[in-house]
Parts: sequence; C-alpha cells; structure tokens
Amino acid sequence: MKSPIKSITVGLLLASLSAFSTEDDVRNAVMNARAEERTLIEAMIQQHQPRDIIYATADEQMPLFQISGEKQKKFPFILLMGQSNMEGAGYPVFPVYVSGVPRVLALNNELKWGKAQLPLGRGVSPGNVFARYYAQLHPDTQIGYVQTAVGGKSLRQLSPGGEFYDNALKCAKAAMESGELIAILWHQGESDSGNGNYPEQLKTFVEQLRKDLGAEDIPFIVGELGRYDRGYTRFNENLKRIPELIPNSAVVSSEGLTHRGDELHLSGYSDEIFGCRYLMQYLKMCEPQHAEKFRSTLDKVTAEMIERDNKLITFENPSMTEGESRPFAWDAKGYDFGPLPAIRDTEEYASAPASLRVESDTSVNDYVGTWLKEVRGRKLRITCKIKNDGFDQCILRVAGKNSGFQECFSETVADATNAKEWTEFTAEITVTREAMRDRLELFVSGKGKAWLDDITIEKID
Ligand SMILES: [Ca+2]
Repeated sequence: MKSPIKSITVGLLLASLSAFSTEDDVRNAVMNARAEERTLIEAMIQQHQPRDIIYATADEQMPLFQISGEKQKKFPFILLMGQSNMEGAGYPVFPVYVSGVPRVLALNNELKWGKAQLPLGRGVSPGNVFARYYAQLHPDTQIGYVQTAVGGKSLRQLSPGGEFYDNALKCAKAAMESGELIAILWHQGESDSGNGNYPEQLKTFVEQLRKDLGAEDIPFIVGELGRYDRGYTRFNENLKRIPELIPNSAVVSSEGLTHRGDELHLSGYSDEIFGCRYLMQYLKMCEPQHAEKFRSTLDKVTAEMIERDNKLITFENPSMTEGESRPFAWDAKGYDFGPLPAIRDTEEYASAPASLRVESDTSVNDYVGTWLKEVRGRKLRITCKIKNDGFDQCILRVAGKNSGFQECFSETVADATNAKEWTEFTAEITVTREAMRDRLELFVSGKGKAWLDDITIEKID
C-alpha cells in the first residue's frame, strides 16, 4: 500500500489536499502508512503552517490528519478556567493522561493543537476527564481543551484588568480558529471563599467573557469547592444561586469527593467523578440524547473511584507493581516541577515486576515522591529497599508543608548514599501536627542512578 501515502505526501507538499475525496481516504492512508512514512508526514506538518491541517491522534498510537480548506470541520473544544483544581492538581494520575488520551488534543504554549499529555509534576483536572469521556461518547470526532486556569488566584485576578484574563482570551481565540467552543468549565473560589457577593461578581465576569469571546450563549459550568473543607460550606451554598443569575449555566456537585491528602486538592480518583459530573451537566444542557447513555458510565466511574479512594489509607503502589513508563502515583513533585522523572524499571528491582528508578547524567538536586494521606501528627514506622549507583546523596525522607504552603517538616527515613546493593532500611518518625501537606520523597544530588522498592508505612500510635 504505497500509493495512498505517497499521494498524501504530494498533497502536503502542494499545500493542497483537494485531490482527496473524503477524510476517510486520508485516515485510511495514514493508518496503512509505515512508521517512517508517518514520521515524514509529521515533519512536513510541522513545517507547514497548520491553519489548513490539523494534527490529531486517531486512536491509541496513530496520527490523524484532517483535510484542510473547505472540507475542514471544526472540532469541539472546552475552555478550562479557575484555580488549581481546574489547572490540574489531582493525584494519583492515571497513566492514560500521561501517555495521551485517544482523540483528545490540548492547545500548547505555541497556541497550536497537540496531543494531550500531562507534563511531569502536573496533576489531573476535571477538564482532562471531561475530554476523555466526551471522546469516548463521540467515537467519530476528537475534542480539544484549552487550559487557562491558574492556581491560587482570586476572581478579581482572573477577571478583565487582572494579569491572567488577556492570556485566557488569547488562547481561547487561537483555539477558535480551528475549533468550536462548546463549554467553559469553571472551578474557582478557594481564594474567594469569604466573598458573599461571589455569584453576582461571577455573573459580571461571565457576561464580559462571553462578549469578548463572541459566544454569548456558551454553556458555563461551575463546580462546587471540595466539601471536605467545612470552611467552604457557605460558599457552596451561595453557588446555588448561579443558575438563576447566569443564563445557560449549571453547578456541579462535589458531594462525596475527597482530597488527595493535602486537605485542599481533589484526589485523582475524585477528579474522575467530578469530570464525569461536569460532562453530565453539559450533556443535559446540550446533548440530552447522550445524557441518558452516559448515566451508566457515570455510575460505574463513581462506584469504582469511591472504592479506590476509600482503599487508599496512606499511599499507593508500594512495590511499583502498577504503572507504565512511570510508577503509578509516584509522579508527585510536591508543588514543584523539577527535572527528575520517576521511571518504572522492569529490569532492576527488589521485587518483580518493577521498581522506581531515578537517573541523571547531569548534576541534579531534585526528588520524586508520592502524597501521603492523613499522616500529620502521626508516628510512622517506615521500611523500604534502596540501591544507589553514583549519586552524592540519596535520601528517602518525609516532608510536609503547613497551611500557608511553607515547608515546615522534613525528616530522613533512610540515608542510602552508601547503599551500593539493594539495602533494607527501617525508621520510626513522628510527623508534626502543622505538616498537613505531606510527601514521601526520594531525594538525590549529583549524577547517578538510584532505585526504590517495597515500601511499607505503618501508623503506630
Ligand atoms: Ca517491586
């Protein structure tokens, strides 16, 4: 099957795809292409100004190229706005969001569509989940999302005149050139929780935003703040007025959702439920025929994720059994974005089938870690196995931030700097009361490789 792919290449070179009768022709040709031919096409797409050509993922691995010009159909996209929970703070992150969800695109920093993949250190957001399940419900299309949420910002800071509004508008407008905005997902208010006039101020904000986008009726879907913080009860009560105040809006319940261990951000499991609830609201507003169909998925996801949330006592994946390229749940970087990734090593381990490996051939001072749930004020007995090949320092520690996000606690569990072979460590530590956002971290400095496996944590008081 050489001819179709050759035709595509020629078509791209001429910046004209009119030779193709249907989009399916292109899709089939790309499916049949050999790997090196796909590489060639990708390179060509990059050189070509893609107002004419949209680069997308058709299925698990395969790129898809939509036909340009008159035949180009705008694909749906959602605009994500608000604070950290919408920006993406949910842990653990399911591997599918790291490798990329089939047929889901994200607008990148160059304002171009690319494969949606969560970068190192970024948690999941209900927007990622919305897009994933929207794509599942619509097997014939792709969906994009535009991420403009900013952690820790108030409504005023996100509003016109604030430092973030213009950027959000710029991204949304760039996306609208090749996509069709179908909804705005909003999750914000942790920084406004004492503001009794929030619904009125949000109404003013939405009116202006819709006007600036030229999308007067676009659905605006608001999520409640996490009910695990009782300080948000009145704020959530107040949100009930939103649907009356703002036309074409809805509020998504946060009932039953849990935090990831930091008493602030939703867990990755709860984000699965939350994103599906956002989608359900959207479907009820815009695609009632799909709302019926989606009900069973929502119920299934809710049951499964609540079970996983409940099973999570202290931390996940102690022996790195779960995961793909990264060990599941071990991609947390606190609130940081250092360069060191956690790698799931399926060749060198203390217990099969895998261990966690970090490695760097340039000098680093960095860590990888996982979130710990409900350990503040607790005495812990921790065991683990570590091996270090070359790092100047290799330390397993528990670290925590206080309610003001200041580092307030750090205690070494194991100094494995001299552990040239797999070595077992045991330690007992007590986490202070004020350390409410706690992680178990493998810290390394210098160059080298180090491995971690078979961790147990027992709360012993
Ligand atoms: Ca293992």
